[in-house]
Amino acid sequence: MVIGLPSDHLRKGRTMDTKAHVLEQIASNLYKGEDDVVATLVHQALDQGMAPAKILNGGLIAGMDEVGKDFKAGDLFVPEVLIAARAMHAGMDILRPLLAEGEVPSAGKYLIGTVQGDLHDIGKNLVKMMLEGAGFETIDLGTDVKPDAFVAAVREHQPQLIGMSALLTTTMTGMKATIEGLEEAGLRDTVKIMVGGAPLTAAFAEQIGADAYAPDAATAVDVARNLMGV
Ligand code: B1M
Repeated sequence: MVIGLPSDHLRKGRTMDTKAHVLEQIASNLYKGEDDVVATLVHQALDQGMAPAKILNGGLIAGMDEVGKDFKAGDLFVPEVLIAARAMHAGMDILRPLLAEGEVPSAGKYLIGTVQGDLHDIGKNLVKMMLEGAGFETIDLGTDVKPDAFVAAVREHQPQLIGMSALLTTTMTGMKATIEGLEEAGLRDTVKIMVGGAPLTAAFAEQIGADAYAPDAATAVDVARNLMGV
């Protein structure tokens, strides 16, 4: 399936006679949501002797970065991002075991969930997929996540970052309760906290003591990279 309008950088037709071109083709087909083609190209790149980390960074992450930019600019919409993310997963499924063998460091460990009382997860899933596309290891706690569950998961997984999503004005308070729970457990200083969701603002994030606010999934990647100091 071909969707969306690739940016100029990705629209160029190229042959696959060099390693760089394979990476470009992976990024371009990821952008277009061509999951089968991405999988074939990832195998092809591996057959050419390319390192899994290079394929991840130069192909999959490069493609998702373009998706993020165009999503932020309003040139791509949610369904297109979801389809691109599926193509990204098709490539990741092949690379994941190889990356684990080579112990390639992840961009960071990111725990994410929708707060207590809130069942909305489309935006949260988009944020998660964009972060995975940027090389973060994500742990998804799902929806309706109580403060205690966030605290327990921080203790268990020791992430560098936590992301909380809320879509209801009535559940936004769950973010503050979670931050307080982390403070009480003595874990607040071990993590950076990012919040997002339609009813939120940067002022609200500051008011509840979060480290950052991201208005959309593409910005969430930039914010996460900033919080990691990269
Ligand atoms: Co509900 N719902 N809903 N709903 N729902 C809203 C949010 C609402 C605005 C609709 C309305 O009244 N106009 C309203 C909230 C009003 C308010 O509080 N201000 C509302 C309501 C009232 C309700 C119920 C209470 C309805 C009822 O039962 N009476 C109920 C609550 C259930 C519950 O959670 N306990 C309810 C239920 C549902 C469904 C289950 C039917 C369904 C959710 C399905 C699902 O998520 N699996 C649903 C939906 C789909 C919506 C709307 C239509 C769409 C939400 C959505 O997915 N948007 C929504 C109205 C609307 O927005 N037009 C609405 C697309 C998504 C990509 O955007 O989630 O904003 P969003 O995510 C963005 C950014 O916000 C940001 O990045 C994303 C991508 O760029 N972002 C983050 C999100 N999380 C982030 C985290 C980050 C960073 C960025 O860092 C960690």
